[in-house]
Amino acid sequence: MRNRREFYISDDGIRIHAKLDFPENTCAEECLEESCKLPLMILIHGFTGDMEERHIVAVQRTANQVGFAVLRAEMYGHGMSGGAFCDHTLFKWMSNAMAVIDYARTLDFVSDLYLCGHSQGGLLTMLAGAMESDRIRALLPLSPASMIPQTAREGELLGVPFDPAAIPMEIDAGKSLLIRENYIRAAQMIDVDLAISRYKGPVLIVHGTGDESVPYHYSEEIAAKYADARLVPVPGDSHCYDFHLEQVTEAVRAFLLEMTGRKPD
Ligand code: FER
Repeated sequence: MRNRREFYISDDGIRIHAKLDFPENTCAEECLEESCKLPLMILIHGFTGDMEERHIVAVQRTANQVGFAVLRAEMYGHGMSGGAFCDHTLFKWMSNAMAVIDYARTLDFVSDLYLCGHSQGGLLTMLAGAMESDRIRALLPLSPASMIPQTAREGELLGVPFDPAAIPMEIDAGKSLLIRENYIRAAQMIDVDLAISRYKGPVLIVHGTGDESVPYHYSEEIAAKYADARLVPVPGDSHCYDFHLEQVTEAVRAFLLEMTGRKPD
C-alpha cells in the first residue's frame, strides 16, 4: 500500500512488529525522503490485543484523517511481535515502548510525538509518557487499565484473587489467559501516581461508562490527578466500544485538531 510501511523494530533482539500509516494525501516516499513534516501518533493495543482490532484501526484512521502519521506497534507476546504471551510483563512493554519511541525519533519527518494506547496499552501510554515527558506532546490513554498495579498489590488480577504476599506461579483465568508470576511481580512495582505526577502535558482520556473489564471510575480518579487532563465518557459503552466507537473517534479527532491549532468543523 502506497501510504503504509510494515516492518520490525528491534528491542535488544526482540522483534516488535510495526505498521506506519500516512495520511491519504501524502505519500510514504515523500515523507520518508523529502523535507515533509507531520505529527506522529504511536498507537498501542491492550492485553491480548493487536494492531488490527476494530477500535485500534478506527483510531489510526481518524488520526490519519486529521493529518497525523500513525505508528502502530505490537508489544511483547502480542500480535506478530516476539515473545510468548505468558512471559509478557509491564516492564517488557515499557522497554518495548522506549524502543518504539527511539525509532520514531529517528524519523526526520516527525514534528511532534503523541502516544495513544488502549487499556493495558493505555496504562503503558501513561508510564511511557512519564518516562519520556520531554519528548511527548500529548497522551491519549483510552480506557486505561490504570488499576492493574493497585489490584496486583491487593491480590486480584483478571478477576482471580490471590495472596499478594505469596505470589502464585501463574494465574489461569481461562480462555487461554495465562499470566505468570513475573507479570504480577512487575505490576506490583509500578507507581501510577508517580507516572501521573511526572507528565504535565495535555491528556485525553476516553472511557465507556459500562466498561466491565476496567471500571469507568478509575479514569475519573486519574483525570483528577493529572495536571491537564480531560475525560470524555462514552455513555453505556463497553471496554472495546461495541456501541459508540464513533464517539471515541470524534473525541480523538477534536483533541488532535485542538493540539495542532485547528478547530473541529
Ligand atoms: C486485569 C484487568 C484488565 C488485568 C488486565 C486487564 C492482567 C487488561 C485489559 C486490557 O488490556 O484490555 O485484572 O490483569
